[in-house]
Amino acid sequence: MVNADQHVIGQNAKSQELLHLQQKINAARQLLQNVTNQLSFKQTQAAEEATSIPSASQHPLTEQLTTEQSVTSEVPTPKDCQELYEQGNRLSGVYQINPPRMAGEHFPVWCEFVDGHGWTVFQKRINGYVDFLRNWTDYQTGFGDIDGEYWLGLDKIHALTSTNTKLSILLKTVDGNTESGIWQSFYINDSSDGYRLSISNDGYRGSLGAFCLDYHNGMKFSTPDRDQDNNVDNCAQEYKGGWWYNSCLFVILNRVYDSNGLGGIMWSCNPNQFTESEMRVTRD
Ligand SMILES: [Ca+2]
Repeated sequence: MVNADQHVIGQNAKSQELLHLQQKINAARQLLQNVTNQLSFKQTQAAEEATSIPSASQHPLTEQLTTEQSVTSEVPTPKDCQELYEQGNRLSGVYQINPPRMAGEHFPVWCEFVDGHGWTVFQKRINGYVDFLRNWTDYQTGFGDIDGEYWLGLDKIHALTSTNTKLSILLKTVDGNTESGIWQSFYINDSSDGYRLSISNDGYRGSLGAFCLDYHNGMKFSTPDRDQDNNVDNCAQEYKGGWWYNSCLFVILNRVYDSNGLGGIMWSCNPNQFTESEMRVTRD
């Protein structure tokens, strides 16, 4: 039997399907790794508890049920990389998460476990091999490679942030040095408010120069096909990338790279030229 649909699937669709399958395999592999890590952590915990809690008074069936309930309660996907950190994960890489506001939608992210926190990476650029000149829908849903260059998507970034979310930005200079900054309060509103950026300089520390990003505070997100900036022209078309433009910018990390591998990342308050960027969030 030949499925009629197979006749109408073109080469592009097949490529997309293969890419989709590969992403699913990668996600499944990571999910398995996460579960293995969590089980290992829980087994160690259980072994420690077993030595301190007498079990002779418990009926064997009760013990078994308790164990099964305990395992079942571990099945829910962690809400973010900080929860993975709290579960004992220390190996940075791709993990599945499920923020409460995503209504059961699991998705992969890159987790960095450093400085006593689990950081959820939502933007990463290395050399511009992923096209960041995208439309509104792409910036909403996300694009790129989780283990390479990617934009997680505005809906997911919104789901990961609240008023006590910390933001870390790391930029690598052409000389290979890293300039960075940490903000104590970073929040992206929902789609009905244009994914408006809220960021506070209270408690900021770092070498980037916070007032540059402050210029973008309170701005909605804009893409070439959705102008929500404060300029009479279309900033996203002019600067070639989605961003929280004002009129227009001091900072952009999503711009198209030029032929010299520069220009994709701009931070006007810092004298350096940058080639790589990473934006990530965590919480207490
Ligand atoms: Ca405009």
